[in-house]
Amino acid sequence: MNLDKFMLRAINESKRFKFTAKPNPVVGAILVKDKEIISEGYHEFFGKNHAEINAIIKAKKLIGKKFNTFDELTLICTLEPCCHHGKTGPCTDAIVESGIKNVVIGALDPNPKVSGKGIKILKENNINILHGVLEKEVEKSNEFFFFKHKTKKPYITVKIARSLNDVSYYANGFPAKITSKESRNDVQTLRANYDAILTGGNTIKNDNPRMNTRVDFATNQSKKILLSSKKFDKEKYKFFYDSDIDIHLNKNLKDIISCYTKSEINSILIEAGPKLTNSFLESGLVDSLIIYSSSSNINGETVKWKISKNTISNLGFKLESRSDIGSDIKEIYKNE
Ligand code: AOF
Ligand code: ZN
Repeated sequence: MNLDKFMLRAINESKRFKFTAKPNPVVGAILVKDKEIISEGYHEFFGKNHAEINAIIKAKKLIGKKFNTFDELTLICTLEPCCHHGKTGPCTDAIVESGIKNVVIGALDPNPKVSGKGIKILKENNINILHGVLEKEVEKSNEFFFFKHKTKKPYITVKIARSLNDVSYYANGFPAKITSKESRNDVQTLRANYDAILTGGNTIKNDNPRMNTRVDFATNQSKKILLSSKKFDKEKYKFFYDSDIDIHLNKNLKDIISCYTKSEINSILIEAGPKLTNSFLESGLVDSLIIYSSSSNINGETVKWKISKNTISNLGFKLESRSDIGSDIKEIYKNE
């Protein structure tokens, strides 16, 4: 049987649910008899059925038609089946109960609640296991999930938007559109890719941003994280219109970020003003930096970023890509 072919299909199809499964990983499961796919299941929605469960439910409807008993089938799943009681029951229980006898796994689940224990339970129930099939591809399909569990820290990206003359915002609170519509739309998609968006009290006061994700595809909203000890009128500031908000009064960035090690949050996008952004860049906690630079100047009473190319490279960031976006330039830097 060409296992790579089925595994690749499971990986690719699982990615369709990246935005509705988040902050959970994307997972695919395919049940195969000889060379034929009997059913496929995906983890489509956060909090809902896991991939293996969807595949088993669909296959049950085909008993007596395409196969007679589950021991005729091989389960191919991208991630090690879970064995914990989370928002749903353990996939290992469902697999054992179904009578499946052969399971092929892409990567071990790095989540300490599962890691290796899922496989152990399956083996104890006399199920044959083959694992490590397209492991790297599975890891790549869940980059932030694997990063968080390996490093014990969410993946952190800082985004900044600046004018040609380095302006961040008007000092008088006048709302300024620094970059083009294309860049601003790109930021919406960027937000959809992260589990949380982090900002500071100054940005809330100066820009009154909603900081939610407005895109033309289905996505779970990111959690919002606010670092501020200021008191806000929650009617006046749009940031507070959504409910999933963590507020940290603490000023120690490492402590704040370490709060998320054991949470479901695998990635954080920082969209803040120069002061907080610089503190993060200097903290060593940031993994990548995205800069949108417009091609025109902004004049008047303004606040500047003061993040020079030198600062960026001195902090260990290397330019990974540079592209045009509308009338702006987008640069992505990675901290290796
Ligand atoms: C699987 N199959 O399709 C997924 C798995 O809160 P829960 O119950 O949804 O559990 C989420 C955790 O389960 C997640 O962090 C990861 O370890 C695993 N995801 N496991 O067997 C799936 N999505
Ligand atoms: Zn599961």
